[in-house]
Amino acid sequence: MHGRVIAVGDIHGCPNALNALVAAINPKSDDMIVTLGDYVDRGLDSKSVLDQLIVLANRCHLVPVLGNHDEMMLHARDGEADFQDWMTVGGDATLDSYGSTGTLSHIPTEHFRFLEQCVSYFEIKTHFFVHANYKPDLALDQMDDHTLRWLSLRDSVPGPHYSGKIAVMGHTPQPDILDLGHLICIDTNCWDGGWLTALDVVSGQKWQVNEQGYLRTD
Ligand SMILES: [Mn+2]
Repeated sequence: MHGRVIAVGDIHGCPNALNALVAAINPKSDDMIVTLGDYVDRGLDSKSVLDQLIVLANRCHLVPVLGNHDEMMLHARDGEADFQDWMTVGGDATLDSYGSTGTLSHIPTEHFRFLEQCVSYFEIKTHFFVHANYKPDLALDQMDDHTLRWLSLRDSVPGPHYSGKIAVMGHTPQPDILDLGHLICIDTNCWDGGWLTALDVVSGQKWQVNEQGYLRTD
């Protein structure tokens, strides 16, 4: 049996926010934390974020979902075109955090290994978790990667999933938690002056911290 089930929104290279959020949650070994992806890019220290997540995985049951930015970092190893694609969406800031502008060679294997074991989706009895979006009439294992990792809520707001489960997602920045009942988006734009949000999906308890480490709860 698990303790709490807590979803965490897009971290995007914000180590102070992640550190303060984990301190506020104070996860126990039987708690499950589902991070919704986009650990890297945009913010100032993606390296530190991945370091913290690897430590967190040893402290509680961490289920990391793969975001489109994390996927692009993995693909950057495949060739120059993929590398340049990643640079244009914020990979340059990520490389800077490793002190290695222009090359992947300073990124530890352990960090790539962490991203490689991220999942495309995760589900519990009452909820499912994806990075970006879903198709209401399809089983999770039938959904394409574009929908799961890229499709913005600005382009498509899905209706309730046929399973009756509540969808929990990130990817599309919101001024505050977007709760449509059948769909909850908790990307609250931490890297750009907003908040990093955590939500206990069973109790509804939420925590929000900004990159300055300021915590607000309800
Ligand atoms: Mn994203």
